Amino acid sequence: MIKRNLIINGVPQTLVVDEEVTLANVLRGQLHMTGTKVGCGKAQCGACSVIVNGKVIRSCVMKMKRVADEAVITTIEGVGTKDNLHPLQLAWMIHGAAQCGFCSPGFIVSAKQLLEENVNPTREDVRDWFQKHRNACRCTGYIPLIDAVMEAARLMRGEVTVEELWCKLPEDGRIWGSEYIRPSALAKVTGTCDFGADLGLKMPCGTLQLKLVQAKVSHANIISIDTSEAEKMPGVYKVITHKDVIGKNRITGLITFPTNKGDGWERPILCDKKVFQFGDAIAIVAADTAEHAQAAVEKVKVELELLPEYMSAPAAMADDAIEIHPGTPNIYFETKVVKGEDTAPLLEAADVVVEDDFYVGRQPHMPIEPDVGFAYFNDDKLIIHSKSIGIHLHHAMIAPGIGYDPDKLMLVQNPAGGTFGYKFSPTIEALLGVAAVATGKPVYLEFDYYQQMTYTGKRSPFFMNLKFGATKEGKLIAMESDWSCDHGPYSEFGDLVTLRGSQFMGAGYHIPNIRGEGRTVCTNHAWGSAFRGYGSPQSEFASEVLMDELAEKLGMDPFELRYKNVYRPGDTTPTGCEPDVYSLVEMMDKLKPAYIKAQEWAKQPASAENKKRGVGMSIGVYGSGLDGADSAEVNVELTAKGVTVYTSWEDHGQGADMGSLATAHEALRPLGIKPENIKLVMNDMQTTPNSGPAGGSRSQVLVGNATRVACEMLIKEVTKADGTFRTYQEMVAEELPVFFQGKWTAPASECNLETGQGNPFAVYMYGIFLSQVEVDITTGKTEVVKMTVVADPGKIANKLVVDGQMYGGVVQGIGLALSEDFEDLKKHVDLVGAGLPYIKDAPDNIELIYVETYRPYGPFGAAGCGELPLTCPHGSIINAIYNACGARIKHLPARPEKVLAALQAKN
Ligand code: MCN
Ligand code: FES
Ligand code: FES
Repeated sequence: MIKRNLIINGVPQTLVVDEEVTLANVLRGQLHMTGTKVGCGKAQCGACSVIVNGKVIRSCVMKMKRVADEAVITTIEGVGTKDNLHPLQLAWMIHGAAQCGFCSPGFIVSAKQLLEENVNPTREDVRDWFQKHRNACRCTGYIPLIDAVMEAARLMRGEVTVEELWCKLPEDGRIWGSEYIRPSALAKVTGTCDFGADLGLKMPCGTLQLKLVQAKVSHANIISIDTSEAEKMPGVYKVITHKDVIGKNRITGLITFPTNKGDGWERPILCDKKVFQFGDAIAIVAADTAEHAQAAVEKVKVELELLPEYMSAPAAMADDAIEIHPGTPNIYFETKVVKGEDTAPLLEAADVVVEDDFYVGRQPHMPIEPDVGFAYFNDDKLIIHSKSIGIHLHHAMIAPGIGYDPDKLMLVQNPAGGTFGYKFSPTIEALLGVAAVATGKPVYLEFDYYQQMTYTGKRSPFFMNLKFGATKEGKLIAMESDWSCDHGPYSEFGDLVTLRGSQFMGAGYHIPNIRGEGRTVCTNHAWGSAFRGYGSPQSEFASEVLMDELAEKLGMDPFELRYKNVYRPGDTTPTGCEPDVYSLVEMMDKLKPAYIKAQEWAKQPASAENKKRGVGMSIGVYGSGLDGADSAEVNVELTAKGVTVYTSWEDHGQGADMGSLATAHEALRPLGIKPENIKLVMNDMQTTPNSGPAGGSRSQVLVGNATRVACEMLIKEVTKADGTFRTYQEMVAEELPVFFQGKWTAPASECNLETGQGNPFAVYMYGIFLSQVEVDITTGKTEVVKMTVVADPGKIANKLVVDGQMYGGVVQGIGLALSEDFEDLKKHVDLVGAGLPYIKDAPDNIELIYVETYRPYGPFGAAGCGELPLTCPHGSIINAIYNACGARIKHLPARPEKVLAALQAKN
């Protein structure tokens, strides 16, 4: 132990610390200054940034022995407070720069030092600074962050006032469609928003700290698990294995379709008979401290019989492959598309035919906050807190496995530092439940970033073959498709994501005749969990790159080819139904000037001699909702102060708070209630009804409609005969109800699995992506210089939120196109290794153009928007690479060596 005199946020403090412990641990663990966050824990994300003696440092790797005595330290708590915000904190709110907000304290602290050194930076200075200090954000695409720093600098220089910047509402105070600041922004920018690990630190003494024993192989039979030595380790309370689980020890995948050959009960909570993938949980050590638990983890002995590892769909489909789940074939689900006439003779007779193979891989989600949660008992109720984006859904998936009375099991969502869909699947919840039941104590579990990467699900890779037939004028007449979805070892939602191939290959275009077949394959690589776009980024990548190949064969401009084929009134989607609106033609018209400009840009010399410029485009379409008659419930209550909204619109960071507030405020406008008098109670099964999961970009439409319905019920009830409204006091005096349960069900029908035909989504969102790239032909490295996105998310509920969704999503598309992967279990296990885009990998030039087509089934005309920006931006980048240098990449990501190899093959 060492003694340190430190000046923290201006306050001199004397601390006794372990010299080997990090500054982040001392700030958070000893001082409970939880504004400083820990993401990667290995100097790759900057979430833990603090200023020490005038330098920005990453406190997660700064050991206390390196922190000098008398060091002057500034953390987010010292930058500004709720009542005395720093210009950076203000600007962060005004620019919607805090989405999940987990990175915000680190960025703001880092930027504070930048502005202290240079109060007049250029945008490039800001980018260089964040790059140098490794400040990473997964939500915002970085542009709003740069905007915020530039704004803060202007504020500090006195060139603008807060009043000038603050969101201006129309005279009637309407917030729908405005840039109203999301309710959670203030806590996020001041570091007072408690995420899971912050709440965990504040749990009562005696809370057991959990650590996992995980599989280090991908496929094996378990011969024995010996915990005897681990049990004897200091501080250990219990080592929990499958034998301690009183329930079924399985997470049920809630099989969606009856033709699925699996039963959905194959995912163990704690492995019993087999290991199915690297990272599987075999045992949990519960101890008094995390260090003691981790030390005991190393002492658990697991004897295994190794089995062949099937690390991709083709490997698991081979004739000699054994069944990964004995009794269930590795190909456990098949689906077909049958639209229009038989395609074989049509393709035979077509003027032009193109065909190619495509692969979109195991993109990792890489939220900056790793998975975390805790569980405790409230009398006989078991309460589990986590990052769940589907609290009611996960309740149904984990209750039988834990073996706890479902009526007494409650899930709560903590503020989440981004999920991007990985939390559509249960991760930590069942482990926490099992540990709490086995020990009878409150328990806490946080993943380190390695566990985040190796335990949680990933995007499901699609191996695709696609064929188009067209007339010589460029009208599509037929499509044939074949795809295999590698879903890893666990089936949950594997059938559904496979169905997305039927629904979205060729989406956006009227293709009268389609034949296709897709299958879900069980493998031993990472299990497939939802990832933003869910099957559309795979499916549309194939059709959007093949559209460019078709244009080339026809000798036609890719824009013109698309323009000819996009949905027009009367046209149908690949599932044979009419889309909700026909806005793609208008959207293409809006894009045209940017397209022409981009082509002129491409003709100019590139920024260096060894670089070539190119332009590419793609179309992205996705549904807002889950298939068929998806529904949501929201409750509202009239109170003495206004209205309380009870909703389970889970927040990944996308802005569920803002969506709920804007929708309720809009619905309640007749009553003239101010936004500050609408109280949100969110995401706690004890008080909030089943609004469904925050996946499939469904919430604004589904939960928004349920909110609207509940508010309309309230308005109806308070309306007097003369059209005026009763007050709360009058309602109570008249003994009238003040609590209303709203429900909305989408008018849609599921697809037939034999034909892929149906009307699965009542509302769609549409996007067009235009990328301008420079490819270095000596290294194969691609730089995206500019992107233009035309988006139709319907009527916009909140402009800041939607802009932020767009920027963030397309930068994830840049990652998907160029760098991100989770294939190599040694290399792709941290942010850098797995290819996370940092600020200099993203362009500072993303132009957003909106076409807000009113949606008949959206609340106040809104569609969704969360997944739209990741439907197919990568397709436009890949098409632009080909346009630049002739390298056609069909297997993502287009890392430099792959582009170089394609160039060499061409030459
Ligand atoms: N919105 C709006 N106007 C519209 C449509 C939507 O203002 N016309 C707003 C909504 O109020 C909401 C946001 O945009 O705040 C997204 O709405 P919606 O498309 O309905 O999606 P959900 O709320 O259901 O959010 C889920 C969606 C998905 S599926 C993933 S994955 C995702 C995403 O949103 N993960 C995210 N966006 C994310 N953003 C962040 N920062 N972090 C994630 O993990
Ligand atoms: Fe410290 Fe990521 S850099 S937590
Ligand atoms: Fe930056 Fe979520 S706002 S990681």
